[in-house]
Amino acid sequence: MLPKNAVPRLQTVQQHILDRQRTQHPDATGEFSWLLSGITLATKIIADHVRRAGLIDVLGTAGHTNVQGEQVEKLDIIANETIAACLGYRGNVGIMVSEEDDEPRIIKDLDDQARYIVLFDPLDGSSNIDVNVSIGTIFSILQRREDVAAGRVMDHILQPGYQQVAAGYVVYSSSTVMAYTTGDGVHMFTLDPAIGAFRLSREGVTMPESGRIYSMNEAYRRKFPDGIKRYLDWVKSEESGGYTARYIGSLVADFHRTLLKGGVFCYPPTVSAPRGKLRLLYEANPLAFIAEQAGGTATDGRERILDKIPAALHQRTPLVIGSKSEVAKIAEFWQP
Ligand code: AHM
Ligand code: MG
Repeated sequence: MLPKNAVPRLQTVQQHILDRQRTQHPDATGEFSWLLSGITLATKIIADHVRRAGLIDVLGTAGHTNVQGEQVEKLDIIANETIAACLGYRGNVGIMVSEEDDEPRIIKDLDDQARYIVLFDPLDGSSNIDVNVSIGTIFSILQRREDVAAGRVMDHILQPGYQQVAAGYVVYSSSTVMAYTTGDGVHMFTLDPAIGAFRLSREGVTMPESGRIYSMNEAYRRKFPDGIKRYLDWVKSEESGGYTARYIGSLVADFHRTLLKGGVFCYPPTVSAPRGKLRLLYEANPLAFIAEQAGGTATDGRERILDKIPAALHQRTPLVIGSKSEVAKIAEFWQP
């Protein structure tokens, strides 16, 4: 007789999705879990490259800039091509949009078999790659619109964030963690290197209602709107009751901390980036979906991120995201 717990009870991300589909969407075809397994496979390959970064030739710049004028790192390209390769043959992905690609990749003419659109930032926090600081992958999943002809690619892509059917991220850090939502709470998995699978570590994650951490690149203070400057003065005053600052410079990692510990992350518009820096479709939208599903909130200072109607593929947006009362506090000082 084996001792109790000799065979650990484990739930992988695939099992989790299939179980939830069975109980909550008994008519589901399973094709969505097939799609998500493409993403988990890709992120496991990326995690492997990240872990061995100093040993294999993946560090440093690729020697060119992307459509947004940013330096492209070798690992950016590896991550981008890995995700494209892992999703490209899934059969149900019609279009892929990546931070690293100027244009959308049309995998298949949109037909019933290819109804998903996957938008992603393959490796977020590029500036941290070479120095062993946490980086991540962010993804957003939409479905093609029923009311639009198949060939009108941009109309299928430029949907507001509330239309997302799923979103998630992976943070490559002291451990590799994945969080995803399909609109039914936020669930977290840790990559178990011994078996190469993401195992459930937290189900139904909730973001604290408040949290005394603010996360902003204060070096840009003189370029921030006056309201944000006033907030920064308040946050350091005795009146605020005391806050601490944390800024990693990788959105995924800063968001992951905010999700678990509470607080607020803010990237406001600046004089040099009047529309903000972060991208709406594959950075702000998926994280806003996760934040809301965990009980937090996300705005651009003016409106809910998920309500924004996108006008361009690589559109930028200001972002204030985190615990409800901390986001509301910033709004007391800054109303653009
Ligand atoms: P990237 O997607 O090219 O890596 O850029 C986005 C990153 C975010 O991860 C991070 O929050 C932000 O840029 C940091 O910007 P800054 O260095 O201006 O503070
Ligand atoms: Mg990014």
